[in-house]
Amino acid sequence: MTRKTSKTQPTDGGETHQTAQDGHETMTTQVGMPIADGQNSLKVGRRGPHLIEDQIFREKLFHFDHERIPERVVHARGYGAHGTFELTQSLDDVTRAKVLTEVGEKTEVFVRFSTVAGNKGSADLARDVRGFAVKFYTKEGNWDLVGNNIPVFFIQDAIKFPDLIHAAKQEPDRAFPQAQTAHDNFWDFISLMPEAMHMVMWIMSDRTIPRSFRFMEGFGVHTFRLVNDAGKSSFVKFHWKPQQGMQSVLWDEAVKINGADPDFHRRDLWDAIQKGDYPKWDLGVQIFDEDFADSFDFDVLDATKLVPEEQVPVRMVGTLTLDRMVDNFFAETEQVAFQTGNIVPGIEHSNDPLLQGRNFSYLDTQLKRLGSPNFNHIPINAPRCPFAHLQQDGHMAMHKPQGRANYEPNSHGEGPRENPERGFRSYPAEEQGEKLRVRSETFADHYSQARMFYLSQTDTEKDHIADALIFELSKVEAVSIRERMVSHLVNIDIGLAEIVADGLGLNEVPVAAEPARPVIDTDLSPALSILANAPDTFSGRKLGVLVTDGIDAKVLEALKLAAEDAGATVEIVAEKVGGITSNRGQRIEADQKLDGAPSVLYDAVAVIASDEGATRLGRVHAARGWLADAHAHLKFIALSEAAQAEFWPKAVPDDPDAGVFVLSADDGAEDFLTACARMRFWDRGA
Ligand code: HDD
Repeated sequence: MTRKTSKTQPTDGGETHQTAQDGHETMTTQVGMPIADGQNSLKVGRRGPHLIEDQIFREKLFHFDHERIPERVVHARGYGAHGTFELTQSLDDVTRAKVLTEVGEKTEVFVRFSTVAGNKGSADLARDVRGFAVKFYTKEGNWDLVGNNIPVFFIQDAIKFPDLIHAAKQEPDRAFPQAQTAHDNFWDFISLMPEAMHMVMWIMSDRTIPRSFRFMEGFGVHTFRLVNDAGKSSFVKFHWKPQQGMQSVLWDEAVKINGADPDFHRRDLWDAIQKGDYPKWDLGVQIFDEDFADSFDFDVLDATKLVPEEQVPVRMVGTLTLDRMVDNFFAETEQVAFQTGNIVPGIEHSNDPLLQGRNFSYLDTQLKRLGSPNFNHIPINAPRCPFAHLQQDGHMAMHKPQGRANYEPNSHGEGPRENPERGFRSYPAEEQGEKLRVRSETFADHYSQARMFYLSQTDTEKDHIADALIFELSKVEAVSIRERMVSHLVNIDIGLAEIVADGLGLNEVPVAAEPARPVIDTDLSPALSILANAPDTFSGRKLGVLVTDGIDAKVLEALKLAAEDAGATVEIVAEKVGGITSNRGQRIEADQKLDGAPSVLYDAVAVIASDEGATRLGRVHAARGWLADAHAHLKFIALSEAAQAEFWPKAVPDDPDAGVFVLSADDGAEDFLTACARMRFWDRGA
């Protein structure tokens, strides 16, 4: 179906006439009847009642009334893009999956990023886990790696998932808060689930406020099984490492970005892909065999645990590139149906009880959401390789199977048959035991990896974790819940427990929660820190430049050139979106109006002002806030001389520090951009 709309022009009499002759297609009903007037419904006379016989009106409203489908019960808000996965290193030693063995092969992919707790219309910078779901359209069927930007999960058994999500989403009696865990129900449940403590450290860290989908890692979370041609089995953990580097925002920025641009992450991905700055992630694998798995202090089937990269290095095997936005959000991003059950020969599930439960839930939920067992007929879900099966009929069947035999075996010589050579064969893992409703005792250590994660962070990141816990628990009304939560922190790190207890105004640090297993001091894992692994480039980042009338355009030009060389995008911000006039009468257009583009939307900022302009900015509240926030958010700042002399003192009480650069037409821009690669001037916060 094409989407070009016919232009119509109202005439004096309120009627319209169609102008299909000016090159547009003729608008029709769903069944192809041409429409002469799409502006007015059919009435008795000019001012009379509507006629029910108006089939054009009824069809249009009928369809409109049914436009919405149920949003995803979790991960409702998401954004997707198309791309390719190119394998650079064969894994044929451990798997027979073609997608992981044919070097140079480019496999089409669709990726959907999401937040978990908020509804479809919630804001992008909620403090929340991000979904990172990848559908590989491989030669051997679709493989869905339905992961998150955090390598562990809250719970160990899928039977607890509905409780977790009920507790995290808005409370049922009041229907708030939206898209946040800062409320009683969440922390009540979590503090009664010691197994969640490792995940708590991750969600309270900067991982849950990423600067962009482009700047975050992804993880398959579970241990999966790989099986090679000889039938040998290995375990694997999947990782996505962003070539752009990791980066997060500060909490105060997140709060303000949600107001200024609730679509911040969507817009960022859209802008990057539209301008050809395609985000890339390397696929990494950690491979180990069952015997090696037995040597860990934890159980690899427990999704609340990770395998430290320092213990099993991540082997990079290919690159994912996102290079095309969807044509239509609903048709593709909304209707895409990911399933952990979608695996291909050579890649298998492990016995992780969370994964086993997911395999039921994802298939089941699509029937509710997409309304038919034929959801794989929708183009975004359909495999790109040939497929042949005898499943038939049902709501909205789009295939037109040929022939007489719709069963097998048959003697008509028709239809598909199994292929023992190419087909999926389950690894013959030996299983035995009683039928039990239990949790393995090997899952009982709930604190050691939480401690490892916390202690592996830089001091700044540790402060952020403490701040986040204090913020969230301060929103909890029941003191007993706050105390119970801090009693778990005592097992993770007493220093952290003391800071949080103090931040909450508790009289004393509560007694430690009784651990099911003694806490082990493990080696630290520096790979878990964002800041210790920060990128050394400003490429793909955004510089906001506030300008005024009367500036020397050469200063701006020099800055733009340096930013372009650094691979950054520049946005010009001015008091009026129409732009400014330079001292030589040159017109410079603005991309944004000042109060619609606060400095939280940028990674670094500059103010280029004339003498008069700088004085004026000092009197404008939005301008003072723009600079003051950039300073408070530890951004690198560049100023024209006048901006530094006249504007800075009006906006910022402190003297300019080493994170502030002065710009002239031939100096300052390059040094500023070099510094920007460090993202923030952390010394200012110290
Ligand atoms: Fe889930 C969606 C990731 C545990 C049940 N999940 C969903 C999406 C992602 C994840 C990224 C969005 C997919 C999309 O973009 O359409 N989920 C995870 C990860 C988990 C996890 C990494 C733990 C390792 N999920 C999990 C459990 C269950 C579910 C334990 C239930 C037993 N998840 C669902 C679901 C969703 C879903 C209800 C909602 C919409 C959908 O599946 O298609 O079935």
